[in-house]
Amino acid sequence: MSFAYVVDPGPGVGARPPRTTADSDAPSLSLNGLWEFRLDQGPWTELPVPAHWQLHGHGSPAYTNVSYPFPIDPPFVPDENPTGEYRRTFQLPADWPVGDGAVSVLRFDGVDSCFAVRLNGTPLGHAKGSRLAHEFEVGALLRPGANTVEVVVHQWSSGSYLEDQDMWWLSGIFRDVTLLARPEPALDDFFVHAGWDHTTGSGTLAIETAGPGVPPDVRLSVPELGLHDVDPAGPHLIGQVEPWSAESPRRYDAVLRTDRETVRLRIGFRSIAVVDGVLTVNGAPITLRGVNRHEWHPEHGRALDHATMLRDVLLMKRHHVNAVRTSHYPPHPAFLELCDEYGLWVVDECDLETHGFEQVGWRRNPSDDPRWQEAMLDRMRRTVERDKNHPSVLFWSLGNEAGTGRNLAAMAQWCRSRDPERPIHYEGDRDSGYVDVYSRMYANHAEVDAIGRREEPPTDDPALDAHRRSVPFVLCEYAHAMGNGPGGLSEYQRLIDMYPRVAGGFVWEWIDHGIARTTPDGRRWYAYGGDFGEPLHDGNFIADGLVFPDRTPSPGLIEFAKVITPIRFDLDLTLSAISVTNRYDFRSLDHLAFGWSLERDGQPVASGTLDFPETVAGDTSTLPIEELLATVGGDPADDGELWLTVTARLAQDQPWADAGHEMAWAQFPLNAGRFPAPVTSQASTSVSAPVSRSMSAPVSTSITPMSTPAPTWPAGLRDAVTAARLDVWRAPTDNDRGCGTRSLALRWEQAGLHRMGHRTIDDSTESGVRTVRTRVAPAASDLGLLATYRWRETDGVLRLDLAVEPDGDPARWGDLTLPRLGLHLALPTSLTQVAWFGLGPGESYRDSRAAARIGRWSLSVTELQTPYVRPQENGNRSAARWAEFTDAQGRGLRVEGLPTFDFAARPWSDAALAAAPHPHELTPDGVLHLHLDLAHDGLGTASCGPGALPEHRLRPGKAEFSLLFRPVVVASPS
Ligand code: IPT
Repeated sequence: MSFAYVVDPGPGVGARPPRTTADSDAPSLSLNGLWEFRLDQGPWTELPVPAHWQLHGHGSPAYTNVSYPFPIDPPFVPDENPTGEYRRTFQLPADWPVGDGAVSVLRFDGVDSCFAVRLNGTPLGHAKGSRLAHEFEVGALLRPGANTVEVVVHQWSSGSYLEDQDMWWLSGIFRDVTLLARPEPALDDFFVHAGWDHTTGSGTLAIETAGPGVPPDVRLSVPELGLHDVDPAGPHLIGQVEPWSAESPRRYDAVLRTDRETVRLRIGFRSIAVVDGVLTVNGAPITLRGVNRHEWHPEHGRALDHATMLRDVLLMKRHHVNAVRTSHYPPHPAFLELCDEYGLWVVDECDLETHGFEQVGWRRNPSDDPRWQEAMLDRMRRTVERDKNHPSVLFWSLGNEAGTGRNLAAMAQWCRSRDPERPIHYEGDRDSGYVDVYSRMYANHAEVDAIGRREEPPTDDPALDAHRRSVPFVLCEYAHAMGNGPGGLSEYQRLIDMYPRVAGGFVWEWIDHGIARTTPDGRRWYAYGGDFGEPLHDGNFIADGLVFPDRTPSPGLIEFAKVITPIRFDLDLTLSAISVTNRYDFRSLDHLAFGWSLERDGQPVASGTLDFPETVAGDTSTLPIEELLATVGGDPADDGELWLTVTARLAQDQPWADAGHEMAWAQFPLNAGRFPAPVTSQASTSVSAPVSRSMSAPVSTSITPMSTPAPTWPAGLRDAVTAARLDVWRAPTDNDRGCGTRSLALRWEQAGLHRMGHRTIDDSTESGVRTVRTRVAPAASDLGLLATYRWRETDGVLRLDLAVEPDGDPARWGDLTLPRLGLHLALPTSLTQVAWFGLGPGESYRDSRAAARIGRWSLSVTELQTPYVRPQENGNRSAARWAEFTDAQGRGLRVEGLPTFDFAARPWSDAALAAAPHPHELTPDGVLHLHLDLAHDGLGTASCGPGALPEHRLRPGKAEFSLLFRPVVVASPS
């Protein structure tokens, strides 16, 4: 078969001009369901529509990020081009308009990557632009009774060069197919302009309905606004209206009517403006707390059902996400309807990326080749025309990583003339010449800080430089959420909150695109690049989201939610006052109920409510809490750790969460001075606060005896404790593995940190203290650490003081960091339960622990593990004051920090954790591996972006670490 159109760089032939999505009462017939299908002229079988054929046993998925999985030979594609034939016969409803002059269209909402259609044997045309809608006129061809649609879909086409979007290569009819009757004349297209004047509170409404084929008699009604059968063109000045925003997504029901057709729409009034380089909506600066969202379902790929789309929106709203960049293509139209309904700012991105040309120095990049101009303009038009009536759409984005060139400039120009009301975004235009937003991806904190201060270095062209400085800044991608991380979110948020020019950012990315698989014995796991035998692939770079493939929030999402919550608390102990700051852009805090609770050593003492006065956006309200403090805190004789927790919960149900949903919390130590280092989650919120704990102060050597009689150590357990060894390595995280050749993980490995050996220098006991001096070092290296263990037992309690220092000149370590500094213990696996007092309940690391709170927590060893799609360091609990590791009978080991320690407990070694490609390939090795750490290296986001900030780095240096160990015995019943 020869299909010349497949490699034609043009967008296709035969499709009608793009138009808005519309809820019309004209007849429609869904053609979703089972179709006949065959791949590459194999036997006919059945395939659901919408779906990807690779996820139904035909061919297999393949993942590459930047690399094209075919030679860069534009516009050509390999002869080996999987081609699917689809066929379906449907019955035309008896009342469907047919015959002379009757117009019907066959609509495809998404076909990957190129297709040709026939109805009843007559070709209708062909199209490219996988995530764009295409409609073909079929009126004259429809006949009463049975009709047959045939579609040929090609996996590769010239369009594939424009769709290199860092996702699985998956083909087929993956969005809806619908037959739509169009009355004659039809209300095919309209463009709602609904502005809001923040100085008067009034709205303006004008709906363009002009265009070929639009009937002259269109009438508009918006009953709630007193508009009845008026001319939609207006403009109508409307007294008082409530504006639309992501925080209060108010819409007004409207109807556009002709004699032949009624279209229902919901209008949101809002005005976007850039004022002095600051992004404003409805007169107020807004902050984008965003995520990049690819469409993904672990079983259905990019064929998303409505429930999944709703789930994404609800999850986002519940975690304070207020913005979505639809990376890197327009989403299913229903998703935008959900964004309008629930309230999310949207950067609607055109279906475009040509990133793979970067690998050949951008030679022959379609973005600057006139032969591709029509295809690129077509993509832009189809994006804007389809989605222009969504109040949620804030910016148009030309695409992602497509280099620079005339075609992008032409897209921007068309876009600006069609919709002057929305700013245009494109990150790849580094000088922002044809866009209205200055956008960067993965800029480090220092760069964002410089941009915030408007002090970034000038670019070559003074005019362009001046333009760039006049537009708002966004991080269209930052905080690469791959594996364990991202680290450094608090510090980014501080910059975003501090600088008006910085409108916010979008974390990369929302979801891990893992493909669900099941082991023969029924265990579920998620595949990534290479798991389908692809000759060229980018491994687990596809698993870099804030939610796991099954949409379980990852620790990264919990952290992000805490960092971006628009409600902040502060406690001023000298004034005995607590304050709440409203960081919403528009709404007051009257939808919240505030409460407090006090815990002593993690045990509840008292609780109550806080009645803050009404607090409008941007304001702070303060409440005196002398009484509260007088009754519960401040007693100098109190020998417990007193923590005040303040919460904000939804006072009423919201469309996206029930009353009671926790919106914000903060914790404050009330007697901090009495405790050596009550490490709080807030410790990481300041860029400058040094939180390095590698040089902890010496601690007193006394052991407080327990009031109960001295416990007896089970022999095995005591030996396991005293066999504790210094450990400095961790199973590298994706961020440790980085994306270059100088990754931390590689440098740790080259230094031999994963294969340290131990040499005892001496082992002596004096006045009850056993001192073991060791040198810890890898083969073939002269780098080493001196570790001195001092053990003393008093009344059955073992105390360890560990001192570590680099052997020889510390400069020999250069700028190498240590993955961790702590102890490894091998304990019996009968210890399956863990209870602790410290930060929890989730995992935390020094640059990702805003979301961890001080309390008493209890989890099983299994529950301590975080199942990253590719196994890696995980499950660390920070700042434990004590932790107990116990068996089913409640017996085991208690560890106490002097003052605190981090821990992780897992049934496999770090070496096994690092080696396993997927979680289901990890097998318990018969030992409970307990890590007790003084510190970890930060997480950073070097899998794509900057590493950990200097203050979160763990450098080899002198360190001291003290712990107490006691057996936990079960009191015999008396
Ligand atoms: C950036 C891409 O825009 C995005 O699609 C994704 O691939 C991300 O990286 C990494 O996961 S481009 C990057 C090479 C700067």
